[in-house]
Amino acid sequence: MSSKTIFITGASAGFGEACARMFATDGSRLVLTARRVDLLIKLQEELSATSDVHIIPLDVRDREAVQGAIASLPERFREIDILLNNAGLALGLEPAHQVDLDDWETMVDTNIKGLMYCTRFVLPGMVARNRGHIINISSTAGAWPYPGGNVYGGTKAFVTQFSRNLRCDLLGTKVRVTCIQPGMAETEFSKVRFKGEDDKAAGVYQGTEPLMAEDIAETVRWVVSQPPHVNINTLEMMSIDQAWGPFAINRVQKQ
Ligand code: NDP
Ligand code: 8X3
Repeated sequence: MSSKTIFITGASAGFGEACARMFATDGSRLVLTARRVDLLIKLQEELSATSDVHIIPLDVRDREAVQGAIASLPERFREIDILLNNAGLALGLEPAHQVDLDDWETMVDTNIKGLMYCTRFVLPGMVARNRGHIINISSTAGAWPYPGGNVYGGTKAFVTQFSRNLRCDLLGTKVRVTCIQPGMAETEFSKVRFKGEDDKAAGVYQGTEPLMAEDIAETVRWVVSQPPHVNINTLEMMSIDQAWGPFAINRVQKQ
């Protein structure tokens, strides 16, 4: 992998952090963004030994902030080679008729609109240079339904289809687009979903060997290492301890 400029959203934890560490091993220039700037500073201090790291406190839901962050990148970080659209979250697991509507809006604003903003503001430079790679983190939840997945799964279905549609728009350029759909992975994801109920979050992974953030980072490494004429479109991955379930059937008990 040659040295490149990588822009990562959600680099303060989980997949984004693991990808930052992975890219730092080859001396890439890293733009690391998230809301928790203290965590970004720590990561910057750690990775600066091998990489040139620029951090930006950024909430991807803020369209103007995203535009400003990309427009005001220091010169040496300006030509983004890889955009890792990773920032995202699930909130709650309640059935649709009981959810907090604010949670739905937060997921739409982050997982859909945030990803849209980053893509839209980075893409013109990639097209002008006729090179680049957009990697979107979707989820198995965007391909397969489960109870309580309602809007979270819907946002990830958007990410998957948006990725495919980007490929159509970019045909004729050398800009690549990849959508990665991981299943259950142990990160801060469930702590966020269950809003600090850490026992409930831990229960998600109990007795299993889930995917870890490093597994996703290794997959990203493989995806970006393909020869420039190869585009990995969509890649679904799961822990060996996860698979699909049968259709659920509601049976009325005979009296
Ligand atoms: P984590 O909760 O560990 O990390 C999420 C990251 O997203 C954090 O760095 C967080 O940073 C950032 N983030 C959240 N909201 C915003 C925001 N509004 N603006 C900027 N950054 C934000 O979860 P994962 O690493 O597991 O999740 C990464 C992606 O992978 C998400 O899109 C998730 O939906 C997806 N995914 C996760 C799976 C899993 O089982 N873990 C499986 C499949 C997909 P901060 O809070 O500092 O802003
Ligand atoms: C995260 C995986 O199954 O919790 O996207 O929705 S799942």
